[in-house]
Amino acid sequence: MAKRNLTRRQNWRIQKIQEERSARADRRADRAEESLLGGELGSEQQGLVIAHFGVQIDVEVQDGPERGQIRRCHRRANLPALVTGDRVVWRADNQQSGVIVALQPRRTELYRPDHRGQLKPVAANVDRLVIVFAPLPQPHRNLIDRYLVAAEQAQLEPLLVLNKADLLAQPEHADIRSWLDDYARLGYRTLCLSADSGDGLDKLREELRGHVNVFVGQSGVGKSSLINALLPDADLRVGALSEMTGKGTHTTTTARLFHSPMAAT
Ligand SMILES: Nc1nc2c(ncn2[C@@H]2O[C@H](COP(=O)(O)OP(=O)(O)OP(=O)(O)O)[C@@H](O)[C@H]2O)c(=O)[nH]1
Ligand SMILES: [Mg+2]
Repeated sequence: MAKRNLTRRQNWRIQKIQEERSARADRRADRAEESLLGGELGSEQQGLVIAHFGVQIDVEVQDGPERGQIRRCHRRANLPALVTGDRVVWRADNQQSGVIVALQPRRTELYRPDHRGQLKPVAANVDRLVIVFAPLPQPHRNLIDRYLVAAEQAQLEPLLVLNKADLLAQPEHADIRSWLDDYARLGYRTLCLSADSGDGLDKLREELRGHVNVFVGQSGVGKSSLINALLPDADLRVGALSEMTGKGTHTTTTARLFHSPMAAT
């Protein structure tokens, strides 16, 4: 099809009409939502996105008498996609749920490519990327390096964690320990530990304190096991490695935000 040459004025008009249309659609969506909820929305409040399940988003109340409670919300159609860690403004309805009406600016954003290779945000306002690997499933240096690049790009401090240290005693896994030493020599923070035996967990707890941390790594390296070991109330599902392939089975499929308990004094 031949490309039409539009004047600047024509382009301006087209853009203006599109903006008006989109504003009208947003107003319509808001009106539909208000009428659905009987127009009885509470006042605007601060919230923190804790988890995301399709269109439903769990928001932790940040102030008032319900502070710390979780409200299941949906979001206004004109908002961008929200991710775990987002700070939002929300309004309660009269059914223990609510509507997210605004997104606060993000301090940091962590992205990952979707199945079409397009970058999608996965977490916001995080400051530490905990990159977990293990002797099993077989680790890949290029994957660890990609996480390091992602950390650098998002300006998050990386922490490299070698989990399942109990397996290093087996001769076929012994050399993985030297990977961690290589990264330490490059100046990265590193930890060698075991969610199973509990060895090294205190050091991890110390490293995490005072930061908003996100755990990443291949399926089956023990991210959920580590979080369960640190926060017994988290009660996350742990999946065995596949007997056929020795790989993880993608047990955890959503990002969730947990608060660490304050240091005991
Ligand atoms: N030997 C040993 N096994 C461990 C350790 N930590 C976790 N595992 C085992 O590793 C397997 C996978 O653990 P998960 O915690 O489900 O791993 P994950 O990283 O959350 O996996 P996805 O949710 O699939 O991404 C389970 O069989 C755990 O019991 C450890 O320190 N030592
Ligand atoms: Mg998991």
